[in-house]
Amino acid sequence: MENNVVTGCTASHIPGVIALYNSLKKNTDMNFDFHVLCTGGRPDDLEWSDLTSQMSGFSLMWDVELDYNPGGSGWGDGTTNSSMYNRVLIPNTFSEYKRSIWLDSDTIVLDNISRLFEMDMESNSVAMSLNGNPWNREKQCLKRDMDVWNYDFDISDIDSPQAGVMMFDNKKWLANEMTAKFIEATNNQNIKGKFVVQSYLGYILMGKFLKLNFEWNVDVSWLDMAQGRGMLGDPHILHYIGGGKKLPWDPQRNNYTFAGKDYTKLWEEYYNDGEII
Ligand SMILES: [Mn+2]
Repeated sequence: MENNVVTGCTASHIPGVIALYNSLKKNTDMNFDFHVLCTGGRPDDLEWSDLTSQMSGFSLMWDVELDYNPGGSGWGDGTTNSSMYNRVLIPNTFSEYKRSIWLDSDTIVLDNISRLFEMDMESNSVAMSLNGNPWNREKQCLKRDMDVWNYDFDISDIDSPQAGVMMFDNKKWLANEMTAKFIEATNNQNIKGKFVVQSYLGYILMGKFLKLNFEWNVDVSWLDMAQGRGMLGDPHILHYIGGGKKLPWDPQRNNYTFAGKDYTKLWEEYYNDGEII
């Protein structure tokens, strides 16, 4: 295959990977390879068995991680999680592919994402949607992404990306040395990212990324509001944003009902398609 789709997880997010994979099988042409970057433990650990023994059609990879994975106040300061950051290494890890799409393990795909592989990326090394939602400009800007900003230039109107859905032009990313720039940014004492990987990506890109329409990365919490305002068409990718505090597969900790619609049910349909357990 010329292109691939990549997700990643710790063992706690394996159900997310299963639902995501089932949604890809159902709604896309599967004209790409599929890889999972696994963080923590080893392939023969029991906790990974749902992925290692019961599913086929994709490849698992361990030990793809950066040396330094800083926390940020937006995710509970001090929390470091290398599985947040390893998406930055996708072009290095998969340099044989022309393009790689990263999807968070808390997303499900509702449309044929192979369309993205045909998209003109112009001179950009990466494509992402804007952060926040379609109607709140402040949430789309880099200033909100920074806990510390010790430079005197204004970033209050610089576009900030949402890192849950990314498409890399792998060659261009490597030629522009973006991974090295990213590592430098995480060690730069003059800044501190609030929303971990996404904030440092915003800093190294400074607004220079191909902006995907919001339909490619729809937070279920604002979907209905955006459509109510006439600012959103049918979602291509749904994103169950909520981190470890809200998980669609944990009945104690999910609350994805918005505008009277239970988005957990939709997620469960995709999860159960795999008939795991
Ligand atoms: Mn996410």
